[in-house]
Amino acid sequence: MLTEKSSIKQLIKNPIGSDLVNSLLTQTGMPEELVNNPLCGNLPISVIGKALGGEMVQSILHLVNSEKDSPPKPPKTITPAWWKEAVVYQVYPRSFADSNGDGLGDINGITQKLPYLKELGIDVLWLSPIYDSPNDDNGYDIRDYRLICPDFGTMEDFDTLLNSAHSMGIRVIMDLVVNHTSDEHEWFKKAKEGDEEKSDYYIFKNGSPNTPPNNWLSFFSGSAWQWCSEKEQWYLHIFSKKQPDLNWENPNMRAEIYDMMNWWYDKGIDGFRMDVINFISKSTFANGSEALGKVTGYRGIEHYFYGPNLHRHLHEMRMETTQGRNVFTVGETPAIGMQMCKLLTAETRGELDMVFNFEHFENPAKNRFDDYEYNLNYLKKYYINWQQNYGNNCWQTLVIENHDNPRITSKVSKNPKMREPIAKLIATIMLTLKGTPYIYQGQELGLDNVDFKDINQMQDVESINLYNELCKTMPKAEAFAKVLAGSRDHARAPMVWSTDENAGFSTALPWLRLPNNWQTLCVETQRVYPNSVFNFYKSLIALRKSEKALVYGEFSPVFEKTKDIFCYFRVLNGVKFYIECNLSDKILQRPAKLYDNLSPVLSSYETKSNYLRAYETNIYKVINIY
Ligand code: TEU
Repeated sequence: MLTEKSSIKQLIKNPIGSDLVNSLLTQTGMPEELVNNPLCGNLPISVIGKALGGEMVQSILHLVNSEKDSPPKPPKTITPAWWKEAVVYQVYPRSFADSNGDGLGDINGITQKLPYLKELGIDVLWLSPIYDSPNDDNGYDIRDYRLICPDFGTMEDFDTLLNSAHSMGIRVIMDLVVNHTSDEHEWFKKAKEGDEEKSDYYIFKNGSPNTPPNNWLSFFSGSAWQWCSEKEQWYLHIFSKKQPDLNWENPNMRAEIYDMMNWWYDKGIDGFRMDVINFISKSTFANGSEALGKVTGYRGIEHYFYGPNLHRHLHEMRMETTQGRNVFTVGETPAIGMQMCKLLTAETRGELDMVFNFEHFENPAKNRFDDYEYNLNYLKKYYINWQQNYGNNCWQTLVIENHDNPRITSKVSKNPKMREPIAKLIATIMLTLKGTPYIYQGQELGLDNVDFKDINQMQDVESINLYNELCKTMPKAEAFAKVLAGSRDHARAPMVWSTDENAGFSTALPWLRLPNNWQTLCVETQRVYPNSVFNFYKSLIALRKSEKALVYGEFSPVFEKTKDIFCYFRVLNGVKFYIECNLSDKILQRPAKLYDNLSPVLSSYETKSNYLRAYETNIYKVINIY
């Protein structure tokens, strides 16, 4: 057991302790040398209290001391699996394709586009939620887990999509949102009517209507507690007021979730992406650390991002639903570090198959709403660490875009001329590293952020709530600029298919503004341009599918210390690839002469050069590797 008197060195030696220290360094931007040098290493943990408050030290000690396990020792070899060799494509149904002319994407629209996914080389389709929902958070607020949202179609439409996808060799995974439901879910309605059994499916607390039970903040601005006048109690909602958190300590509630999961598995789906699944176990309802709240923006998160029963619930869920089926699960796990990810995904743990870790989505000390240019040297550092240390018994997700984040091309550079080379560079990194690549719709086109003019053009509850919150303390223009930098709506703009009206997404006015330059960036235009981002993704995916070295091969970085350069080998059974990347907009000397034994396979530039041009990337096969 660690105590305040234990040293920082002892804290870092502990797997959970090393994750927490790494997270604090990343969130604050403090240099890791600070904790690695012997002077600091010998200081007592209590010094952290000086910077982040005493309650933070207590939370760290509680988290560290409550985790009895260490990550299992990795084997020498990797166990092959179909989902390790797959390329996954995430569809945000509202924005993918509209088949009935109402301006909203729908299930039949997705079915019509299955040939496009096949052409791209996709193996698995991940559907963001399509369940019945009032759409306060665009489907992440589920009203009925066994009904299809009428906006998207019917259950028959879903069955057609699933059967059509399977007939084309494409598997389908669903988005499982069980940290919370909609406040219009039958369970919550019954709870509000006084049903004691269903009340315990949620987290209600007594108190006076003027004082929430603690200082936790919602991810969507304001308090994480809402007063329920019917019950004269507070209920917890880490997200919107219309997304009450479920009480995972209730075995009957858990059983109903497992029953629902098996119902979907029995329909033939191939797995689940599990929404904020690491939030389901709440440890205490004590106040959150003010200092940590300032750093993370989510005061109170230390009490629920890695709760004491998380592993128990996930193991029980796996045994009750997933075990023995030819499926896979991927957990969305914000704020979790590498050691915690190992404890969640190591194959002998029987919990999850993969997780989304988001440490690389922003540069240190930055958050999504900071308007800055992302430095790709940080991505290089992140991947070298994870590729070398995650272990053969864990399998990484290779993800850089999703429906919650602005487009990576806009995050890296504000220069529109750099959009295409950046898109191809990102494609190469995501499709030549060890792990399962997850491509978000439009990423394969190199889409960039949308030129929203004002808040009324946005739809996202997070953006709108944040704008209203910021307007309390700053001019409207400043508030809008901050929201524009990180709005989730950038990625939710409709997919662009053709130069027809509304980019071929719909025959009606789309629910959200179209991406910029959609005539140039649409599928139809890019398909006929051999060196388009779309055709580059197609070639990369085909290359990855034909070369197991790019899936399972050993990862060996070279020139690690050379700034703006990211080069690495992938080697398996005598097959060796060399990948070189320029992480900057400058023209750089190539770090290694092109020897005769390097045979070019794929380049992001159409012409040859003795230098590496802006964001240039090249893949070579090494001819005689001995
Ligand atoms: O997002 C959870 C989450 O914390 C982050 O991915 C992200 O920071 C989020 O946008 C909140 O800022 C998941 C879903 O991906 C997101 O779309 C939902 O809004 C959220 O959970 C609640 O279900």
